[in-house]
Amino acid sequence: PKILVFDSGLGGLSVLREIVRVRPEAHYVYVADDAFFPYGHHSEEEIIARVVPLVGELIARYAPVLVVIACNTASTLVMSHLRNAYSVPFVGTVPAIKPACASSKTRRVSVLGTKGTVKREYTRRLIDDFAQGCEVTLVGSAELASLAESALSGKDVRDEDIAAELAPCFVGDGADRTDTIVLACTHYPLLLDRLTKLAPWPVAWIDPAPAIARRASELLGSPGRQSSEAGAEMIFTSSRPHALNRALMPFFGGRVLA
Ligand code: DGN
Repeated sequence: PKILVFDSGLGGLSVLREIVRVRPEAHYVYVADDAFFPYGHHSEEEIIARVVPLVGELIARYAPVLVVIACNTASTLVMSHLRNAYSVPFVGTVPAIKPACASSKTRRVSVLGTKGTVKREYTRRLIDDFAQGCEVTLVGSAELASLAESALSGKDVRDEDIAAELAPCFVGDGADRTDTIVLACTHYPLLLDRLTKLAPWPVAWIDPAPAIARRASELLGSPGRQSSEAGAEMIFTSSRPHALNRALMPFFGGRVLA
């Protein structure tokens, strides 16, 4: 089976690597809409007008059995539009507020996402429905997704720049301080080592990728035979230096096909 995994850039690789771990027999087409990156800087209307027809073209071209929108900035807006327009099953990526609030001991949780994701009505509703008495701080980062892209492409990214984006997530002190942070942009798990190192105190980081992979696997049904094309194929909507593929190899155990 062919599975389409879509993001504005490389962040969706944090989701792809989990799905590949659970379902290694499948053939993945990973599409980075880098010509429109970062989605966090576009209006809601622009994102809907961009993503819905583009995903439609990709469905027509690749005939996937499942589409994973591995981007919070898009998923918090376009899932219902996509489901209305196309009959293939979709899995989205939205802020993991429910599990974060269920597990926080200090009842203080921060949601770190793009500026778009944190101001969405959808995110507000997740908080209303699932905060379970926790105080939830929304932190919209303008730069962290771009910093993750730079780091992944082998560029030097300064600790101070990452720390500055992270700082507003750490609220309170003593027994009341933030103990759980939702990684509400798929780019951020790619920086997890550095986020952990730069955090002013230890917290639990909630990455939705394992839950998304489980959901995708359920929708796929029981594993079939290993496809001869098993692995991942990378496609960019604008040309990128192919050297980038080298940086991405570890995500697929070295199997990048294109
Ligand atoms: N990776 C995307 C997300 O999860 O929201 C957004 C990155 C971006 O386009 N800024």
